[in-house]
Amino acid sequence: MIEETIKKSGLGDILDRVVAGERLSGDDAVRLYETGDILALGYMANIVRERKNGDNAYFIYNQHINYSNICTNLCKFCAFGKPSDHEQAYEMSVDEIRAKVRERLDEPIVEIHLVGGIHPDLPYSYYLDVLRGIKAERPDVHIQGFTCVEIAHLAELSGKGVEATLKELMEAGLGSIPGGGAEVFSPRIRKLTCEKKLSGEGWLDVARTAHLLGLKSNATMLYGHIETVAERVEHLARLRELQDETGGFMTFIPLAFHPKNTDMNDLSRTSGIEDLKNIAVARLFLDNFPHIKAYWIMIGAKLAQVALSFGADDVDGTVSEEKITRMAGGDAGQFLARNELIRLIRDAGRVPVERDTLYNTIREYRD
Ligand code: V47
Repeated sequence: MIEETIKKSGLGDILDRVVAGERLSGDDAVRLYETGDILALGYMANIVRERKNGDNAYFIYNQHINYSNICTNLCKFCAFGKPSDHEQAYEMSVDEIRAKVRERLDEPIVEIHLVGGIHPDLPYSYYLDVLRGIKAERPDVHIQGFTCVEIAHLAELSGKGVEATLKELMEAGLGSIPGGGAEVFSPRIRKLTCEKKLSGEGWLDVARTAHLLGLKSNATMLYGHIETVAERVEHLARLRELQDETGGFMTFIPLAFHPKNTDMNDLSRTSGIEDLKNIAVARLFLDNFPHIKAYWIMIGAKLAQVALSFGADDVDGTVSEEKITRMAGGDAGQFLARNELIRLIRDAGRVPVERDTLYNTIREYRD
């Protein structure tokens, strides 16, 4: 029945390829983005989602620490980054960061997500000390920290190149790299929205180097601003290509643009359909990515729950104190308790699986 509907929507040939497990082309991805039949898209994405991850829906008990919002890039889509003389500018000392970790030692946190702006003055030693300091407070925690953009900056600070810098960061406690800073790789979009930021090629080069060192990473795409469908598909194609080469990506996370307090605040927020489409197309096109994350902080817990039937198999985690989305008008809240995540996943008909950063199972909540 649904197969008939999909054929009527003109997507029958794509359904055949999805069922046969064949790779989709860029043109296929454009057609999927352009379809008005969201159920057809969801049905197909769900085939791939269940093939790869069964009924599992992953979450993690994590803590976000944004060590500083001082940033020299000042991207037009970002409400978080501030110049150093701005009244809302802040930076945390190593001791303050250690205190943040200490505050929550009684909670079963397994991951600390550590990101910040491109700070003009903090020395290279600060970043190594932050990693060592977090590990001193919580030796078993996995630090997922510093986007590829920050890593490129740290490599400049150290003067040692990306590979040697990554090795030092790993020795100091870095466990993996989050997916931020990818935005949209298109030079046109970067010129219009984040001219000073590391280029798309630069971002991919840092990810490649990390993967070759055995460091896993995530990837993101910031959608819902001025990018075209073709630019989204090109972005996904570059990620798929690098993943073919290295296999080092764990998760892809589409990030819904939040315009409030940004230089692009004339744009409106993304719609629910747009959010679901980005998850579903990513699931269908990124056939070599193990996981697709519906980041509840950005699309809301309720839509993240629906997304579990549209290609997503992960909702991120407890989070707490996230600043990047909140500064840009995000209203999904900042913390979800483990029980809330479990309920959200169960009510979506999936099995909640608490994971660590590298997707090892900590506990399944079957009943
Ligand atoms: O790189 C900035 C984006 C990213 C806005 O790897 C915005 O698991 C929406 O990458 N509206 C940082 N998005 C967050 C990020 C992330 C979050 C959670 C999990 C993981 C992961 C990665 O946030 C930035 C940028 O692309 N961003 N401003 C905005 N106004």
